[in-house]
Amino acid sequence: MNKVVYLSLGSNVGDRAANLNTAVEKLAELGTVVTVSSFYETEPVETSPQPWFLNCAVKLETEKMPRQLIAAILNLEQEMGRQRRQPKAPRIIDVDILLFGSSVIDLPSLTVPHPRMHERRFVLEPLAEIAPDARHAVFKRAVRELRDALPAGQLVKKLAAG
Ligand code: PH2
Ligand code: MG
Ligand code: MG
Repeated sequence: MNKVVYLSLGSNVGDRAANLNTAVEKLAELGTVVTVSSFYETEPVETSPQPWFLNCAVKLETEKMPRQLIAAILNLEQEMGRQRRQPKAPRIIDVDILLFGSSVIDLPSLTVPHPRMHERRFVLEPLAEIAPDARHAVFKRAVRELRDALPAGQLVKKLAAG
C-alpha cells in the first residue's frame, strides 16, 4: 500500500539548487516523486548566523514504513556528504519528513508530524504551494491555514521556475 509522504528539503552549503535536485533524484529510488515545489530562498531561523538556505517541499508516494524511510533518508544525506558535527550547523542537504499520511509517529528516531513545521515559513510556504489542503494529523488544520496563521517575519522568496 502506497502512503503519501510530504518532505522538506534544505541546503545552505555548496551549489544549493544542484543539491536539492540530487536529493530529489535519490528520493525517486524510494518511491514515486509526485510533486516538487518551487525552490525558495529562505532566511536561516533557529540557527547561529549562517548562509541563507534553498528549501523546497516534495510529495513522495512510497511503500516504505516510517522506520525504513527515515533510515533511507539518513543514508541519502550521508551519501551526499553530509557531516553531522553539531545540530543546526550549515549543511549540504537536510531531508525532513513532515507528514506521513495521517499518521502520528513518536519514535526515538522520528516524530511525525514534524514537531516544528507549524512554526516555520521555510516549510509551510513550499508545502502550501503543492499541498494546501493536506492536513496536520495533530492540529487537524490544513497546511494553508497553518501558513496563514504564521506571524510576520522569516523571509522567504520564491525563485522563478527553472
Ligand atoms: N533548517 C533548520 C533550521 N533552520 N532555516 C531555514 N531557512 N531553512 C532550513 O532548512 C532550516 C532552517 C534545521 O533543520
Ligand atoms: Mg531540519
Ligand atoms: Mg533533518
